Amino acid sequence: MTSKPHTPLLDQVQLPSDLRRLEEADLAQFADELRAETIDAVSTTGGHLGAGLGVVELTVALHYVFNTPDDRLIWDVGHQCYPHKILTGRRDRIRTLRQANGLSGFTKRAESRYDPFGAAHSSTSISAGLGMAVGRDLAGGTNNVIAVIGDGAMSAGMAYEAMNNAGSLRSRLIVILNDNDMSIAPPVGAMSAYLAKLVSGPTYQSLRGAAKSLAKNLPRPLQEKAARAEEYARGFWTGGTLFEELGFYYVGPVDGHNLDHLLPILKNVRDTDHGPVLIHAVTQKGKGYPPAEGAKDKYHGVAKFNVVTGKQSKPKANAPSYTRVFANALIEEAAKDDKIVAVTAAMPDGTGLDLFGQAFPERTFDVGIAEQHAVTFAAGLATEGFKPFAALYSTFLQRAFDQVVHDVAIQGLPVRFPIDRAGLVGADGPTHAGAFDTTFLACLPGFVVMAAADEAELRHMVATAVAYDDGPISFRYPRGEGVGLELPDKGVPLEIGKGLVRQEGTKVALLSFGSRMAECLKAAEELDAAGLSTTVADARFAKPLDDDLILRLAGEHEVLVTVEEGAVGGFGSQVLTMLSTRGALDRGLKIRTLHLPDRFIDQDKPDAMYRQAGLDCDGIMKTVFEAFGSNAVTTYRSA
Ligand SMILES: Cc1ncc(C[n+]2csc(CCOP(=O)(O)OP(=O)(O)O)c2C)c(N)n1
Repeated sequence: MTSKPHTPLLDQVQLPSDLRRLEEADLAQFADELRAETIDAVSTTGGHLGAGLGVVELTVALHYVFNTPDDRLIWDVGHQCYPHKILTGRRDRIRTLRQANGLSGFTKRAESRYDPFGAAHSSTSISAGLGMAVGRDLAGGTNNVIAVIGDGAMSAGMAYEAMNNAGSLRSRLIVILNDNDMSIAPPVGAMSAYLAKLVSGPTYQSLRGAAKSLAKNLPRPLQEKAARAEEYARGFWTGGTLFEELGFYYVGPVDGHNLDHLLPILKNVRDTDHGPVLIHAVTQKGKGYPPAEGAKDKYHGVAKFNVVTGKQSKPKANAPSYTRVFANALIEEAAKDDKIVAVTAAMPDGTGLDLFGQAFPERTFDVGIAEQHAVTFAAGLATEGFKPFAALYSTFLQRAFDQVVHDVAIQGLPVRFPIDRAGLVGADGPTHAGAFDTTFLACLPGFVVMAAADEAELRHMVATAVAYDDGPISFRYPRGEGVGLELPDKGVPLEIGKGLVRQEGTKVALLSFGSRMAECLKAAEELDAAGLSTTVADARFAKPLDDDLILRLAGEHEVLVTVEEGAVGGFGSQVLTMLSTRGALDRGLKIRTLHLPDRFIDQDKPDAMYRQAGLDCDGIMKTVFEAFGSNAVTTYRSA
């Protein structure tokens, strides 16, 4: 028998309603085309690839079986949603992913009716789904709610809070555990081991035994399908799983790439009311693209790449990244001080703690996606005389705010907070912006809050954090490479609460907190050239402030501008409060605070985002000129 030639199906499908018109027998071909389109699109944009490739069949099966968007489909984190975007009316824009005015790299309510819940931070999907399910029940609706959550995301407490609640509410909710045995790095923890046990259990491996137990234990509609499709019955656990103890009806493990397995299960779950159901789907991250399957990180996040070779085109860096400078500095310090320990919440590579872990495996703790726990765990370590560095991205530290206040600050525990990805981060957009940490840390009594102006300062701030043992201390630094300075031979602890004047002037003072320093220095050069003699100072500390320095700057200049890559309420607000308390604003000083605008900035190149925010050289100059009552910057420029 000759197989019939394949006609492309992807072109016939704009929306899931088109997909539902295809024959079931055609879905495997459709999935292959969807996978190829995803690979091709990401090769031109860069972005998250491995996770999306792992859910192609799941995406097809879910949209085929369920009536999206009336049935709500929620993707946890949302980084695996590119195939979903392609088949929900966004294929024509898929090559704008993560670019200015393009599609977001995550699910986003404002973008599509098919994205009922925005995401990017992990482990929120079951909570959101439960809220939707209960909302539906209250309103007398009948639609389905499906949350797809990864095994990595399942390491966060919030997922358990949601399951605990769902198990008692008994509302109809479908959770699909997408178990690819990967987070960004290999998953960690007892839960990961437990899932592996479920997957490698005897019933998963023995098809016939599985079919029998399946027929015995599943509700009738599922039994019938099982009897007919022995092949899909890869084996099921039959009671007693953790999920069942939590009140979920557990189905699985099931091969998440096999549509013949997935479709009957999803249909049955759709057509039967079990209260909350968890389908344990086993998938492979990077599935179907050999370079991704073979890569250590399964192509979790990639730059643009050559589809044939899989080779990524990473721009050549001129300087080491801040992350690397931090990691190397901490390694150097830890070689001298065996009390230094490091904690990451599932981001060993992103935070540089992979390097630290190679040097000091026993002093490195990857706690999984569990920022709240990471902070309190570090607090516990501090009570025992250790020097914990809880290295988190600014955006993920947000999740642990109460732990920072209650477990660290109130007890005055010397937990060190290296805060990576401070400021705007580019393609990941507003969900990942490191905008708020200065605001929410500098308001806490007893906290020391620092920001690195450049990589040399970062080196010294690591040393400062090691030396400072009197309470919590943080230091923030941006994504990407440093300014290319030669690094000092060793880190020297800074005097707490003391800033540094980088250049002296007489009329204008630019007071920078963080890595906008480079733009301040550029602006100062231009202001000097325009006849406005400019002082540039590096505040180094938002708390405690260098009152003496700031009062002097306020007293000796006509215009004082604070500059930071953070939200309102941060460094500038601390300065304003101090100056007003000290009566320094009563003497006619023109003071301006430059910070992120009061809105979320969509993804773009970081430089363009800072331009939009008015935090580049031009923005600083414009502010200074306007403070003098003129908008002469353009005049000056064109002269
Ligand atoms: C609260 C939070 N912490 C950290 C991250 C960074 N992060 C993005 S994806 C990811 C791994 C997710 O693993 P999993 O849920 O298994 O999904 P997979 O990528 O394997 O499909 C991590 C740690 C995040 N998005 N949110």
